[in-house]
Amino acid sequence: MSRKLYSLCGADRARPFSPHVWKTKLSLAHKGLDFDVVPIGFTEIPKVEEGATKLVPLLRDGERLVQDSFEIAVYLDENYPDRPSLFGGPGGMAMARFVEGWSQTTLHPAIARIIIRDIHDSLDPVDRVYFRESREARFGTSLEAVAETGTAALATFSDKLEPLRHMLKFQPYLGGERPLFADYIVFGALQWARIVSPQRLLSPADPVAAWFERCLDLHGGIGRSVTAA
Ligand SMILES: N[C@@H](CCC(=O)N[C@@H](CS)C(=O)NCC(=O)O)C(=O)O
Repeated sequence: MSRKLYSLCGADRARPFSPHVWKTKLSLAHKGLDFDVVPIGFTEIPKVEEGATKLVPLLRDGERLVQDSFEIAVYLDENYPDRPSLFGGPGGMAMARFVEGWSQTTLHPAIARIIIRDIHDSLDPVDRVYFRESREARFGTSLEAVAETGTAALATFSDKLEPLRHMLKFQPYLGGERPLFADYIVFGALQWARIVSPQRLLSPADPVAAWFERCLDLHGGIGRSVTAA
């Protein structure tokens, strides 16, 4: 297979958890493109493809190397125009940037606090050391202190999903009648928590939970290929 997706995982190589890599998995599946997954730990990322990246996803497509989940989606739409579009046109691409911004500034920080301890515990020993050091530097406090804020973050998490709940009154996906990359952006964030943590972020009666279940079923159920923690 000439198409390879480098994917972040912990000690269990069969449980890739990166939200950004999940966006790319769904993107490739949406385009109907086959790919091999190369599972790697945090400390292996800078070693692959001659040091091409410090972050995943990283996609090798034949001679091309592409990084960053959004850039990969753009690349796939530009290079496989005969396959279903990930953006549905320039307006969709522009609005997907807003969804990316909302997800990364509103959902990710809350989810990170809720599941930081679970992420740490899922890693290989060498990656645990790296994860603790890098995240303590990022948050400016101990991992334990960040984890303590997780309870409050979980209690208010549902409120942060109100924009999505509003949208679901009118349409089944962010993309409208069918999912687009914007759906995969938000899906990736919730899939990260689903795979890494036994804590439940969505109540079963929430319309967002129904949308998430629909996303798990997409493209042959690729999202369900990894079970919930
Ligand atoms: N904007 C990037 C973000 C990629 C990113 O933050 N990836 C994380 C994994 S979820 C990573 O590779 N982290 C490596 C590290 O922290 O050392 C994207 O959308 O692809």
